[in-house]
Amino acid sequence: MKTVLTIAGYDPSSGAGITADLMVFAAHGLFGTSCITSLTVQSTLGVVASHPVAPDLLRDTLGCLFADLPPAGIKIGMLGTAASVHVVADFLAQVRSKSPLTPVVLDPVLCSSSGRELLDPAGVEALRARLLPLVDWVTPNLDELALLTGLPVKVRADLPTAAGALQRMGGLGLSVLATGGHLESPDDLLLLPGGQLAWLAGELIASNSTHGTGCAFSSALLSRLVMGDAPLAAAVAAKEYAAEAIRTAVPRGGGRGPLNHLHPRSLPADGS
Ligand code: PXL
Repeated sequence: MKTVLTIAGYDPSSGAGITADLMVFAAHGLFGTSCITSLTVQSTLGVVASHPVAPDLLRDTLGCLFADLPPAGIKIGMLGTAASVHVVADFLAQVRSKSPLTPVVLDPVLCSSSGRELLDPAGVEALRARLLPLVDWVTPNLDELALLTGLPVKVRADLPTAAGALQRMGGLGLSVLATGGHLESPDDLLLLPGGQLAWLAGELIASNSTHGTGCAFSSALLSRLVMGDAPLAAAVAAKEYAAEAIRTAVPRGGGRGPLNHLHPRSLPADGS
């Protein structure tokens, strides 16, 4: 069983963040380790507050894990502050020097769906300048793609140009997977190194159980890459995993509830 690492925020309602990522890894048969960047206060009704973890604690946790449990892949989610972005960038530079082929997926979490800022403005700048060049994949949604590139991303036809601009910020080896869940036809756009484009067909699923879909998708993508899938196959499998997790979720809470992260491992209702 391979070891993977998530660096992300803590959502006590288990819809998004670290605890959700660990369930996604388990669902893929991987052993998940984690480093918390920020403690959020939230439920299915939205994010109420967020408290960043001290940069020294972040640095020590990453160093301690890397020395003993070097990961076969890394997923990065909510970072919260510019200080955390710099610590994670320093860590990735160290990982890259020791194991250049370890896949790294960055979910550029900027805002919660309830509208709360999850990365400060200096952090957004640091993410562009320092993190994008160090990761293999970035998985923005439409709002994140617009904010990171400064380009309009409203309709399907906007995606190729904006994805190209984001790829150039990281370098031509960066794969961009722009998730189109809020488009009228919810397809994702994959831009591979070398400029090859592919649209991944999505389906509209009427559900309130969508809290943390981006976290689940990016963790599933990292899982599939670690399991040896080729880029397009990994992206398609991750999209199918997330869709099924939404489709089979049991409603929980009064707001946007969690996905059924463990669906591939679910037991029959009678527990047999
Ligand atoms: O879905 C974005 C997200 C990621 N990570 C954490 C979050 C949220 C949204 O609320 O709380 C920890």
